[in-house]
Amino acid sequence: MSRMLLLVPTYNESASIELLISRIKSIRREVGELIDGEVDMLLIDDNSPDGTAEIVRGLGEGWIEILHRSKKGGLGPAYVAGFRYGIAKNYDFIVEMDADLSHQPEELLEMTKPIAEGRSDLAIGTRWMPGGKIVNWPISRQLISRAGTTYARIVLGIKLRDITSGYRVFRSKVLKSIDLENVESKGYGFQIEMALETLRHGFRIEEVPITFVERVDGVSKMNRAIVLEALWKVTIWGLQRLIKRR
Ligand SMILES: Nc1nc2c(ncn2[C@@H]2O[C@H](COP(=O)(O)OP(=O)(O)O)[C@@H](O)[C@H]2O)c(=O)[nH]1
Ligand SMILES: [Mg+2]
Repeated sequence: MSRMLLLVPTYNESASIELLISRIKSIRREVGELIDGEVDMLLIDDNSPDGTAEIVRGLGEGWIEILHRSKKGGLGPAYVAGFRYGIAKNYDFIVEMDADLSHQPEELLEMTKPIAEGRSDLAIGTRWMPGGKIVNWPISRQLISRAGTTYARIVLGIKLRDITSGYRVFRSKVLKSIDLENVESKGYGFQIEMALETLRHGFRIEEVPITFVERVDGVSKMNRAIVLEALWKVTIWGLQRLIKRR
């Protein structure tokens, strides 16, 4: 018997959250059978002014809890709070999934296989590999994502093909090993930092192809500061790596 916790961070996702939850509901049993246990969800809401958390509370689904945070603090800190919750409640597997329907709940089964079958400690949903796809992203955004991943691969010396992807299944022991206190990135840098830490502790990562669908409703919280933070952090981590090798 093992338990999985799906973490869904939200800031103003009232337009998509109900459909997301109904789609998760449809796949819960199948994923539960694969892991021989149960799948719960934690909404991590940064006091969304559009009432995202109230909508979820109103749905009254017994398998969903809500973690209320007082103000918008970035994706990284929201996930760190969720990781702590999942560890404290003894979940075996912890999942990261966006709330805007960019990550398909139906793909969670394939994402979970490497973990459930014992091949891997972290599964990353990857857009840039055979079988992976991006729907509705302008060329400009595809270029930013690809250039970012290529830069990080070279500077950090890691072979991942989609290092900023936010669709992930962690074995909890990975998160217990990482010093979450020191994970400081807020945006895309957060996903890179978590992948780096996972590898640094000797854990195995497997990439699974996913179809990423750009949001139809609501607005992206990505901004220039988040991209710059990631660039800056990767550069610093790369320099630290160079110094260590000397
Ligand atoms: N709790 C919380 N969630 C956030 C924050 N910023 C982004 N998110 C959520 O993180 C997920 C990905 O954000 P999104 O804006 O779609 O980023 P994009 O896909 O890169 O454009 C969504 O579910 C957002 O609601 C934040 O500051 N706090
Ligand atoms: Mg999005």
